[in-house]
Amino acid sequence: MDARGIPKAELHVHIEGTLEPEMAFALARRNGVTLPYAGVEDLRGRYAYRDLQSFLDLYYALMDVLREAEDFYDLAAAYLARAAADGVRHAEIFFDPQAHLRRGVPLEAVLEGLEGAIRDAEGVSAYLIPCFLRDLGPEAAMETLTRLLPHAGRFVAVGLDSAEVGYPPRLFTDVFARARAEGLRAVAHAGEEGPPEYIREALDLLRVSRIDHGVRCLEDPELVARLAGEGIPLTVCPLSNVRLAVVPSLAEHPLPRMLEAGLMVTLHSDDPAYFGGYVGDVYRRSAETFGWDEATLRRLGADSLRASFLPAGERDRLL
Ligand code: ES4
Ligand code: ZN
Repeated sequence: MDARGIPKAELHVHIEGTLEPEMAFALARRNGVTLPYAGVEDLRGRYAYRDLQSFLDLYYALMDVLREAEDFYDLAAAYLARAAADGVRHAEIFFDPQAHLRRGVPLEAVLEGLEGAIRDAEGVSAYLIPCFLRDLGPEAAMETLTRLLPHAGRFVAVGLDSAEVGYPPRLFTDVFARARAEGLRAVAHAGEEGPPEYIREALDLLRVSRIDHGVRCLEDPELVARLAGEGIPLTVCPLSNVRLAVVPSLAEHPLPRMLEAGLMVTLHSDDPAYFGGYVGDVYRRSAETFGWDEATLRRLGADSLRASFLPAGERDRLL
């Protein structure tokens, strides 16, 4: 079955995680950056991770080739073309402002490049969601929010990502309260490597509209009942979970159990250049592995559009 024809929203993709090795080398050359890898093959050979941190080390190192607005434009333009070909009608794209600011890349260059690509993309709309790097702590997040807020109209929400364990959502309560007071929605990575308690904190303290990943909610039946009852979307990324050893294999992924429990699950790619597939691949491989029919994929696609931040009128046109 070809899942690419199914209308869908990509709600969990980090734009820096769409940096393919070929583009990394092309941008390195353009910007005079020397990469510590022999070539594309050598780099791809390093895409074997033990856990989230070992992936993040490579992800933060390789994004050093992104320097100019034009680089962010090329990155996002390539991603959006690929997404549109996969049936993505709308994308809500994460980016990591702190990972660029700390390298001396101005926020304005990042935004100008990403927004230019969104403006020029055909067949797909997109919103931007800046994420705080939780392992840099709440003070750094608050400083970053201060720099973001003059541009608040250019984002739909704020997010929380990077190394999870040891950096619980409760640390960011004030940061998220301030962002929400400025009219931004909120999402947070929780329950990827971290415990179910982090999912509760994201809901109760950060007041998020969606949970990114959330797979570990299954360890807490009361939490599952709440998430299902309230219809809180969980943006699940099965290929990511396998590559980062959150689950042992795709066949053992808890997606079928999550659906059976009545959870509002949506399917996404996370960092497609690093985890072996874009959202079309995620749908196709999940359907093959779990024996899903086209109706199931269509429901997942429709749910992803319902879980988006699109205004109801626009969303309903895509459903
Ligand atoms: C990420 Cl897979 C994942 N988890 C947490 N933070 C991230 N940033 C980019 N990819
Ligand atoms: Zn993610």
